[in-house]
Amino acid sequence: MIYTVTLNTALDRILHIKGKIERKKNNRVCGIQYDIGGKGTHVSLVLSALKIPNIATGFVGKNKKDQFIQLLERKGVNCDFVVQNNATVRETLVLLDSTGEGSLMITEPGFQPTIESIQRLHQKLSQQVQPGDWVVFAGSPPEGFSPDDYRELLQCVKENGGRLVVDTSGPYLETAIQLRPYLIKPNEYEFQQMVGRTLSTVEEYTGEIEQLMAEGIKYVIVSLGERGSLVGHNGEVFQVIAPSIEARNDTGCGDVFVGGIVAMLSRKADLEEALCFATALSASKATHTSSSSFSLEQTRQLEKQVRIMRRESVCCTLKSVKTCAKSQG
Ligand code: TA6
Repeated sequence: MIYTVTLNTALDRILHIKGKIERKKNNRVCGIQYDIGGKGTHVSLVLSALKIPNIATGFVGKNKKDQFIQLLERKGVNCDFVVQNNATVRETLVLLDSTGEGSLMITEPGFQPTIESIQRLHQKLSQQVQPGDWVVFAGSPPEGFSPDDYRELLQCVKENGGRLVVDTSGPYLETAIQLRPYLIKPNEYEFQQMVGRTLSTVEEYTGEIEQLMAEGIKYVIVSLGERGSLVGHNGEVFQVIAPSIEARNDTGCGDVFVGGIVAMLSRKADLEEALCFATALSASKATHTSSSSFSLEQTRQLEKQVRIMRRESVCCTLKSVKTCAKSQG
């Protein structure tokens, strides 16, 4: 079974703005969309779209729970959240204007989980996670949820023999690293923050990725937005070049990428196949204005444009360039 854990669930309100967004101006809304937010939930949406069994869990506020759960269940996601009374699902504002220069995201902090809610989630994972299950922790934990609280949940998964996938940032990512997760997927900014220095060349990233692999993390993935990703596995580092597309909303691309990787690896695909699919899926998401939509048909077409290069750590030249010629079955 695959579990996705979203500790700070969100409802995204996507505002389409007429013209270019400017300060000190009345920026007029010409359209509104609602979608799922929170990151782990996006992974579940990908898995369910591929008919891969999964359970979406984490914390959800009683207020707006129905709207939140409906959005997930309408797309076939099996939900098992800890519902907290006197709490409201936070809202994320995603502003899109006509420039196509990317979204502006404004996120509320979200409610603070009570000790009782944390214990209920811990109990859920402790009782349900079996050896070999995948457990994806994606998104930033809410205020008041400490790195120690985070560690306890991750430790519980490891003790049950679960495969830990972590997509988070700051002290939570540093906490996760100490537990040798199976797969991490920070973006370039989160990765640089974690290693504590600015990385400006692929060679510099490669060195840090190799270090983390040597410390026991099976998959070290650094997402680079529309430029693709750098991926370390089994001592090798790959540079993945994403297909060029006309992006309409970059929100959720990284989360959909994680969903694609987990979907493929959990079905025993080889890494390059998984990277081709996940990168194309993420590119497809970018062409949609919502936070979580993508097209599997468009993904199959985009896969053919994904390029994967294996980098040699010593001279860091491009040793093999592979395009994903075969489309995803
Ligand atoms: O990555 C996209 C997204 O999940 C949005 O849907 C929005 O909800 C935001 O990120 C939440 O990010 P956070 O790091 O606060 O969990």
